[in-house]
Amino acid sequence: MRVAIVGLPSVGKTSLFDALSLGEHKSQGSYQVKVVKVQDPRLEKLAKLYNPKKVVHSTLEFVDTPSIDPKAPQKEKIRTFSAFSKAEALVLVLRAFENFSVPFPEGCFDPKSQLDRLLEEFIFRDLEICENRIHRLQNAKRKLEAHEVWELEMLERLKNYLEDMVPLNKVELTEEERKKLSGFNFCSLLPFVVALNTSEQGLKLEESVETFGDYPMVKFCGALERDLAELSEKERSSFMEAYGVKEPVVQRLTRVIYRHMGLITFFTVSEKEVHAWTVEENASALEAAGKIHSDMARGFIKAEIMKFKDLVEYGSERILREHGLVRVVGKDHPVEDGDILKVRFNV
Ligand SMILES: Nc1nc2c(ncn2[C@@H]2O[C@H](COP(=O)(O)OP(=O)(O)OP(=O)(O)O)[C@@H](O)[C@H]2O)c(=O)[nH]1
Ligand SMILES: [Mg+2]
Repeated sequence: MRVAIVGLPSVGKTSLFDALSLGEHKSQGSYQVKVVKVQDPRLEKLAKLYNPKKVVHSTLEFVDTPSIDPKAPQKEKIRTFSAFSKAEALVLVLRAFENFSVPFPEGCFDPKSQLDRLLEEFIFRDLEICENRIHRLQNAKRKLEAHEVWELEMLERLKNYLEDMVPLNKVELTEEERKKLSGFNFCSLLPFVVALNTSEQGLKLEESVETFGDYPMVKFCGALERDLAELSEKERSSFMEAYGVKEPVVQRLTRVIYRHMGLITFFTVSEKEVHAWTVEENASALEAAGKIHSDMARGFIKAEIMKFKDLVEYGSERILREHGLVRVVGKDHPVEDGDILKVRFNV
């Protein structure tokens, strides 16, 4: 899954991206992309039990995007927006640090006005997409097909919200409607997480506020995190202690993204491989099987499910079986966070 790091100029997007250094780095066209392993202490515990040849983490892909500059010409803005067209969530970086040598994004000295400015840009862009498509449909010189009639009605509805400056992620839509709209690449439809780039002093404040303008928030200090990422493991912990940082930002950020997007983790285990997988909350056993391999979904017969905490408590699969703690379920059974799955299939 891809997450784009976005924001106004010089707010610390690249600093945040660099701080996610545990990931493997690659360039994709003109964008920097980083694949970050999602740290999960349960995976380490399972690896201890199975002693597998391979341990595979879930991953998130982060993209560092060019800044959204309200002053930039339209063409350049569209190019910037295209940098996050494949993203499934946006991390909005807002600047709250003092640094006199770095100018604030025009007129936006406080994070709230930066958020408003950013939302405005998203909304104008989405409005433009809406209007273009509505215009094309209304001027089609033929009878519209059923899905186009649906589209026209939906776009008119969304346009009303946008004109009232409501981002589309605040509009109630069904899963199916969302899917049908995905091709439009509306940026305000994506889930947002705010990353507030504070000064070192700001970090020490107790984290009582966990949201910012209705969006979940993670606080970090770009300058500090970038240094942190360059240290050895040992140096890192004393450095973090000195600054009162409990965890590197990458871990806090991934956790918040998972929670906000309703993502859960399930595992597969064997002597060969212990593997963490990501699915949406309420995914069925069949959908989970499909994550592992399309053949497993195609030839799905049943799945056996163990609970992570049972396995850790009893210490082995064999003992769980003796206690009747391995459940056999059908394809519609919802998978829960921490489930360990064994799929029986036949193709
Ligand atoms: N003092 C201080 N300076 C910071 C902090 N975070 C970033 N900076 C500085 O602010 C400047 C911009 O940071 P970047 O991370 O490049 O910001 P950006 O959003 O990627 O900038 P553009 O991509 O150019 O829009 C750099 O000179 C950083 O060193 C911070 O937490 N504290
Ligand atoms: Mg940058």
